[in-house]
Amino acid sequence: MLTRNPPVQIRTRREQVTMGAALLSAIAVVFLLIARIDVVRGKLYFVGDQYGWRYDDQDWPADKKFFAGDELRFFYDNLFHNVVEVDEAGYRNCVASPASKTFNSGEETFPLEKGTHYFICSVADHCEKRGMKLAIVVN
Ligand SMILES: [Cu+2]
Repeated sequence: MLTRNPPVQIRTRREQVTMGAALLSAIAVVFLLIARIDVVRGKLYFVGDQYGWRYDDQDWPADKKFFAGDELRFFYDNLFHNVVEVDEAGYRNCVASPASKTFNSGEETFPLEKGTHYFICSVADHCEKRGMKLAIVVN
């Protein structure tokens, strides 16, 4: 006659600890995935809404709250305008430093990271006289 082990499985303390750690890892992975999805699913904003990047857009961000992972898309007529990402002084004084990058494809998308981001149009007096400047605070 064969002898059998008891049918009830009794887990050792060590096995319990290992299972606990595995469970915690699994939970951590799920949270990381959720965080990642959050970033990928940031909101896409069209600067100036249906009017695009144009004169007097400086107040456009006023009623919006931006978060890291959101994106900013500029649509504009590139015969008349451009987009330059500048620093705070560049924004205040409407000056694009030589280090600033100028975009003029007519459509640019900027992924937003936490911090404040500044954009101007450096064509003629559009920034200083026409309000083509944006300060975007990203949370
Ligand atoms: Cu312009």
